[in-house]
Order: sequence, then structure tokens, then C-alpha cells
Amino acid sequence: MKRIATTLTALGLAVGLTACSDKPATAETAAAPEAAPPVTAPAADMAGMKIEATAKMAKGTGTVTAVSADSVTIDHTPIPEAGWPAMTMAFKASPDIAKSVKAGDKVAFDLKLEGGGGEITAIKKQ
Ligand SMILES: [Cu+2]
Repeated sequence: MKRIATTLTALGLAVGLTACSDKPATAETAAAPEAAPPVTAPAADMAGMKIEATAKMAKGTGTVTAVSADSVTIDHTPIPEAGWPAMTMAFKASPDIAKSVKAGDKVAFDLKLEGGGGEITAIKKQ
């Protein structure tokens, strides 16, 4: 009840000020409190985007520096989809993909982003 009284007082002041200054500011002032609640909506959307991002695909290019049975290490250029700068890192890869490249190969690859890393789903020598 006290809050309502305060609000009414504030509105009264706003109307009073508007009447004096003769500006159409009242509409904006009155609209502001109504516009505030939806601010939570974008936050919820962001949470949804994060979940989506964990299963996101990305493309990259770089030079293979090492290969193991189930990983390919690539000195890659920046990958904006993952928010990564250029760096050398090991990616998970199926044996078939790992077998198809060797250290020194310049490659273009598709990544399935997961956690802080990624799995190479396709790789092609350039
Ligand atoms: Cu990286």
C-alpha cells in the first residue's frame, strides 16, 4: 500500500512537471515501468542460446601438427563460432578422419563444438 501511494505521488509529480514544462515526456515516463519486466525475457533466451551453442557446428582452417588414432591436432586460424583465437589444439576425430591427414597438411575442417573443445566431423586437405 505504501508503494502504491509512492507511485501515485510520483505520477502526480510527473504529471505536474509535464503540465508546467508542456513536454510530451509523460508518455515516456509512464511507459518505462511497463517496459522493465520484459528485460528478463532476453536473459531466458540467452540461456537457451548457450544450450544450443554446445551442439553448434563450426568451420575452421589450419595446419595439422600431429595425428593420433582418435585425434588430430591443428594449428588453426580463429574460429568465431567457438569464440577461439588462433591456436594449436587437439580435436577428437574418428579413426577414418585421423587416418586421412598427416602432420604438415593444410586443411579445412568441420567441427562439432562440445564443452571447451570439438570433434572434427569432416576434414579436407587444401
Ligand atoms: Cu583452438
